[in-house]
Amino acid sequence: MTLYAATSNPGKLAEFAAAAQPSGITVLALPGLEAIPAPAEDAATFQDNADIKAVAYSLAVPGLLVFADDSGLEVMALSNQPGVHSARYADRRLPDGSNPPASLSGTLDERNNAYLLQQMESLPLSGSRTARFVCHLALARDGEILLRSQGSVEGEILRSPRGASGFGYDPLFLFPGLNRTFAELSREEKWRISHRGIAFRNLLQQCRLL
Ligand code: ITT
Repeated sequence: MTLYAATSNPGKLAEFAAAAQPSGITVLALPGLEAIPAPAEDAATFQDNADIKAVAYSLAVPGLLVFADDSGLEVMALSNQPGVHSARYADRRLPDGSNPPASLSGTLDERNNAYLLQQMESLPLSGSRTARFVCHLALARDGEILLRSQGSVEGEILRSPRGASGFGYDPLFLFPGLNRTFAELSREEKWRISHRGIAFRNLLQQCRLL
């Protein structure tokens, strides 16, 4: 069986492709993804956004099994922000119409991490820095959702980044059980405990029933 990953995020794709290998299920990048108009991910929940992506991209490649991932970071003390806005947190127009400070520089991941730390500066020093990575997956064919799965993992947001692996918020996300950030873990170590690993293993199990 071959599943096509509808993601433009190279970090996600690398994790899926490596993880699927032992299962006998092949994961490939969706062919021609860049040329397919990206659907608006404007739903309020991860699951609805994963559905939107899976439906839209599967319609563009008739007959293929296409899965999409919508994921992100929820920081409890920030009322679960950045949440569904995780990918563009630092560049997002704020509810009052203003933009976040233009002083942030670097890659999108670096700006997102810096902006998250800025947002957390105003929290009480002794307050909780608990956060959760969440991943929702949807698998579709010809615009019809066939399977869904989800996973989450809890950790803490550090005051400065640590580690060079992974992507996104990994350098700020401390996994207390190992006392290391996700960016200090190998891909395999991260996969064993991560939100995406949990959700994808569940999706692969369900694929056997198709
Ligand atoms: P696609 O929609 O093309 O899959 P995307 O990066 O825009 O790519 P999302 O809308 O699901 O994907 O946003 C997910 C963001 O959440 C991602 O860009 C990271 O900033 C963050 N994120 C999700 N999973 C993560 C992980 O395992 N490690 C670090 N950050 C993660």
